[in-house]
Amino acid sequence: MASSSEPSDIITLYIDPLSQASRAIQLFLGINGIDFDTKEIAFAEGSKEAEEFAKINPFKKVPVIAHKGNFVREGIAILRYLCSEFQVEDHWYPEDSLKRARVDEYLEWHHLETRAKSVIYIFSSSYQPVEESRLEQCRSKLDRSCDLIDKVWLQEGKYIAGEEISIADIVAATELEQLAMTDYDPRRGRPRLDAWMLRVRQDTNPLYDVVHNYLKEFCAARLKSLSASSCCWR
Ligand SMILES: N[C@@H](CCC(=O)N[C@@H](CS)C(=O)NCC(=O)O)C(=O)O
Repeated sequence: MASSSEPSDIITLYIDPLSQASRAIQLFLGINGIDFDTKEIAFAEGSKEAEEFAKINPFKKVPVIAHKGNFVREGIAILRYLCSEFQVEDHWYPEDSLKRARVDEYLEWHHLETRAKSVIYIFSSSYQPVEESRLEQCRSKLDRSCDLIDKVWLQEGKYIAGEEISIADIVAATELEQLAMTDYDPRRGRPRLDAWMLRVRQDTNPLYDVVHNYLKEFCAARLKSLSASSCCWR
């Protein structure tokens, strides 16, 4: 029998409810029936909690998981860890080298494309608004990444890495959902991307909607307060 001082087999997931990278892990854990506890981190500058968290992740970023006395940082590394540590269905991160390489191809591409371009657009349009010409440059880079998902990644299969859903789809879809914070709809004018996002949502619902609920409520409340003060939300 395990003594209470032994490291826990139950995962603790450190998140921020507005974090897309956190949402990918919440969704993956949930749909695979892996037990976990959630710990929200308040990142307010100088908060005691943020300082404590810096000991867990010196980069001060979520998601992080604690499992069996160890911490794993970086969302994509966490997903790969979960796929090897738990018996999840093979399609999430296939054993077959070539199929796995197809998933990894997207995951490597993701950092500097979908992720970087959407984060920069979100910051440039809302958190630290920039002038219109600069914003236009950010939008056109984001356009290019979304076009490549539509025309290249989704060219051959129903999902990013082929005919079955994988962690690449979870990572990509949760990232694109974050654009709800802006006026940019990645689905518009991109039929394949549109159908794929719906497919990922349908495959993983009702959890997909549950994990995106906070984001949707946050965006709705923000829109309401901005229209009340006659501001426009970019
Ligand atoms: N490369 C990291 C990036 C994680 C990341 O950017 N996390 C954001 C939320 S999505 C964060 O923790 N931000 C807190 C901050 O910068 O203060 C990963 O993929 O896990």
